[in-house]
Amino acid sequence: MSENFKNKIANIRQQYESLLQLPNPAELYSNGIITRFRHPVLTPDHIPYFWKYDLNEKTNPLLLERFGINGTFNAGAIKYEGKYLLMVRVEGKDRKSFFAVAESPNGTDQFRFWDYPVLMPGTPDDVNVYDMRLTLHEDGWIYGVFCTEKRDPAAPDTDQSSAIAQCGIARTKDLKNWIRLQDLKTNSPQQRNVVLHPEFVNGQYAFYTRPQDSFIQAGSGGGIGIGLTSSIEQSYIEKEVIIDPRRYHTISELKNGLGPAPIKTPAGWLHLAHGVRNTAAGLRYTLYVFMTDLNDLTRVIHRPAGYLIAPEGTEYIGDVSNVVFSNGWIPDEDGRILIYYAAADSVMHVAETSIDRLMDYVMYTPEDSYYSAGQVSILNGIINKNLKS
Ligand code: M1P
Repeated sequence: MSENFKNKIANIRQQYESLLQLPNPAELYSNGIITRFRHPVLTPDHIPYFWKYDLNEKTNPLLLERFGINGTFNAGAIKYEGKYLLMVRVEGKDRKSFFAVAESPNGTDQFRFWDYPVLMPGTPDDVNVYDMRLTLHEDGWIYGVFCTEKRDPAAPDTDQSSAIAQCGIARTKDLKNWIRLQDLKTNSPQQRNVVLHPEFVNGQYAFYTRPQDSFIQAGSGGGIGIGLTSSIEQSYIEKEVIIDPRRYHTISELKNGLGPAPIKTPAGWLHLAHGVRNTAAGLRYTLYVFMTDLNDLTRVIHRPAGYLIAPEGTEYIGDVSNVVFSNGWIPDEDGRILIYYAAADSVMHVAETSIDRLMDYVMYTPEDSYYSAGQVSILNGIINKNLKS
């Protein structure tokens, strides 16, 4: 190999390594609930250079990128053997997504991709796979539940956009070797944002669903649902119960979907979800939190008004502006919770909170009265208390 070529590779490697060592300090401002961090934890620049380049001078004398990456976003998350792992949706410049694991020693920086992406056993129908939720289930397996997408076979040739989304299921013990199970069957035409609950419910597996009429529109789907299946290998949900419906003039009036698997707390199951509303500038995705009853998963017991996280500053910049999306969080042993959220369908960020803060937020933040006058009356209650004390 020529000296010149060697130097060029050394340069690329050095840029990549310095990015991975870039410290990511917590922002000074916090609203008391979450603290953001200065930099995204993953961007396309975090993709190993040996994925992008052919490093052989004979076959790539000009050292051109041979495999382009467009985005690193919508990551599932899990703490595994003391490391913080993100199951990242990596999207090529060819628009196909695949999964790859990035690992960090502390959860907030130094995320490094494993040498190879996940080799997920496919079905002939999978044109695209994305947005994996990871669940360590009490049956001992780690499950990856994700969206599978194919072209709508009923669409005419003139329509090359209509698609069908369904839920793929795979399981593993080490996040490297995956066993693909049968896709989830429900009575809904399409599904996205499906999440496996970590515990058995009446001896059955419980899935949170998001029934939808078509690829984009939830339509008669109604909201976030839950359903049971006795078999995980041949999963079939006969009946979905909507637990968190869409509602007029809220952050989730158009659609919503569950994020990661819920976290069990002494007061209830803590959920993170995304809500979508329409604006003149297109769809706006924000993240919100709610809590369900420990013994009745269909019963929402706390739902603070509005969103917890909405895009800010550079988070608006990317392929799909005005979108934050989360399908991964990690509760640490010391009570810290790391919320991994994607911005603009392009990069991954992290925000820190704790179990105490989130429980306080979800239980004591006023709920939505669903009317302007009702909200003013809630606000006046807070002001009165402050000014009179
Ligand atoms: O573009 C925003 C998100 O849109 C979809 O989410 P939902 O099904 O709730 O509309 C998904 O395609 C998701 O990947 C994407 O981030």
